[in-house]
Amino acid sequence: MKIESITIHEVKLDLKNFFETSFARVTYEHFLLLQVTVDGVTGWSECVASESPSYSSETVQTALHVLEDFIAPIVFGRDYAHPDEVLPSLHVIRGHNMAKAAVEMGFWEAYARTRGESLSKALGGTRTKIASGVSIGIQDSVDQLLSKIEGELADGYRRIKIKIKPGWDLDVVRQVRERFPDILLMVDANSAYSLDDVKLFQEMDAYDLMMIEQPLDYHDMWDHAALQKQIKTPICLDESVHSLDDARRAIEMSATRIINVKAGRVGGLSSARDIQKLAAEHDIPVWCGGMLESGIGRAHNVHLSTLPNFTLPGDVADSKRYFVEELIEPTVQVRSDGTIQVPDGPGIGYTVLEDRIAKHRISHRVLTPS
Ligand code: OSB
Ligand code: MG
Repeated sequence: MKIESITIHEVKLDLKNFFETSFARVTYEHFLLLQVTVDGVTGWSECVASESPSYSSETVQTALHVLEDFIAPIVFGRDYAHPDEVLPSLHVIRGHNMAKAAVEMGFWEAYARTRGESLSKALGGTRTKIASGVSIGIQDSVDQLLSKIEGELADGYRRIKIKIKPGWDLDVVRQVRERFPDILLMVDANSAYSLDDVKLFQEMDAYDLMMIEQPLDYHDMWDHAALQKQIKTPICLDESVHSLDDARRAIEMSATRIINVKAGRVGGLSSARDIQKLAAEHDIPVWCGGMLESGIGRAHNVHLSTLPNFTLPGDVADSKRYFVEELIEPTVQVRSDGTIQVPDGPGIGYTVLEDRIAKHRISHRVLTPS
């Protein structure tokens, strides 16, 4: 199978509400959409690199540069027998997993379409519906947070994640727990703390959290292992796991008891699939993370979440929580029981609205073999 062209759409979409993490407050998303044409069949994907290097070191501009100048020349020269070969073919490029994943995921979608299968089936998925949770950003007041949580529970979500940062942590968690004693609750710190904060996390043990996501440094495993020894609540790594080998190391050193899997962060769907399998062999459950994706990336996440070890509700939520305008039809919908039905049509199984993409596009380029 040969990649014949890669079309890159650079897009900006306004969010309905601001989203605040420990590192930034955003009101729009700036990202890339790819069309990867493989032997005449086109697959769509979304590159989850952000405008600024705050979640990871990649950005929209680094992704454009690396896609154009390094990834495209390599993939155009190959004849692939399977999508699993795409990421290994790029091993001479250090890092830039989000840029690599964008091509790999577009290839996977084209591959599934060629076979007339859903992406879930092509990946080896075993679920026809997935459990959905929500990630709620830092708010301007605790009252605002409590009313947001109330709304999400009313919409059917079965797991609530709240973002924390120094100054918006223990007291907020205490108030949420007092108001909602029985919900599945977790926190995500996006690397805002250090081992100086062990006492804070020990105090969090009192609130029956499902897990604490990425409390410490964005590349760290060692300190996370030290923290895990001193607290009862499971640690879940997000930022620190970039590959199957990273997942193995984190598990071997007991730095993580749960893993947030994001295909973009780990170089694509093959790597995400391998990580969930390795984790299963060590009784480590995983769940699918989110990067405020548009419908295209969201659809990929829906299919990825059907793999067997995605046993916890993920951050794959209803399209309506995110952008003023969505790029797919139908939109991703969460039902009143908190689940999403997985489409069984070919590939992602949603229709991409190309006119809508053109409307929000700020650049457009087509890469072909030279
Ligand atoms: O850490 O999981 C994260 C969004 C952007 C960057 C990082 C993260 C997030 C989320 C939102 O938590 C998940 C979503 O609803 O897409
Ligand atoms: Mg996270």
